[in-house]
Amino acid sequence: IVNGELVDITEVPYQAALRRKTTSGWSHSCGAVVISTKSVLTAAHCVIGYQTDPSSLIVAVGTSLRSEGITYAVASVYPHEGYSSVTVDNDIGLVAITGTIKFGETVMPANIAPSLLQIPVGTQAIVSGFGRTEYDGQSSNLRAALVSIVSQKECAMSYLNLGVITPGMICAAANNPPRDACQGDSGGPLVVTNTVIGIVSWGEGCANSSYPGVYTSVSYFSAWIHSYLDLIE
Ligand code: 4AZ
Repeated sequence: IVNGELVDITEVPYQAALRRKTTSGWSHSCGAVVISTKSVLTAAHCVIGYQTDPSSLIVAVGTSLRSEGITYAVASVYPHEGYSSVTVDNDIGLVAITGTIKFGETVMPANIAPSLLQIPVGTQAIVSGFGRTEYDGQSSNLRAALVSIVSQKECAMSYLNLGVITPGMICAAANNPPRDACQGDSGGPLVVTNTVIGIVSWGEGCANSSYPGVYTSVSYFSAWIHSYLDLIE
C-alpha cells in the first residue's frame, strides 16, 4: 500500500495473507479476504499453479504483522476457470482451508458484494495489505488507504494503450498524495462498510496518477463465489 497508514488488524479483521513455501521457509505472496470459516477469497493469479500441490501454500489471519498470525493449511485452491494471465480477466479465486477459522476481534469475515450492486463513482473504499510502500520494499506491517471508485469509462481511457478494462474489473484511485495498492497487496480486499467489492488485481505501477488501481469486481463474480462456497461448506 502506497501512502496508506499503519492499521491494526482489528480495523480490517477480514484481512488475510497467503504465504508460499520457499527453500528458507514461508514467504508472503498475496493478500486474501476472510469470507467464511472455511475459505478466503483472493486473486486467481495468486493461486494458479497450486491446484496440484496446495500444501505449498498457507493462509495467515489475525495479524498486523506480515510474518505472524494464525496459520491454516490450504486444502484446495479454485482459480476462476476463465482467468487469463494475458488479459488478467477473471482474476479471482477461492482458497479452501483445512479446519475452521476461529472468528474473534482480530478475525472476522467480510460480506460479499451482491450481484448487480451498483457502486457510485466517487464512493470511498478501503484497500489494505502487506505489500510494497513507496519507502521500503515489502511492508512488514499492515497498511490501509482510502481510494475512490473511478468510472469504467475513465479507467478504460487511462489504460487505452495498456489493456482492456472488462466488466469484471473495477478501478479506484486517490490523489494528493496518490494512494494505491502495490506489489504484494494482490488478492487483498477493497471494502465498503464491511462488504468486499474488489480484489487487488493489477495496474501500471503503483500510485501513478495516470493509472488507477485495477480490482476484480466482486459483485460481478458474486454468483461464481457463492457456487464455490456451496462446494466448500
Ligand atoms: C502487483 O504487481 C500490483 N497499483 C498490484 C496492484 C497494483 C499494481 C501492481 C495496483 O501485484
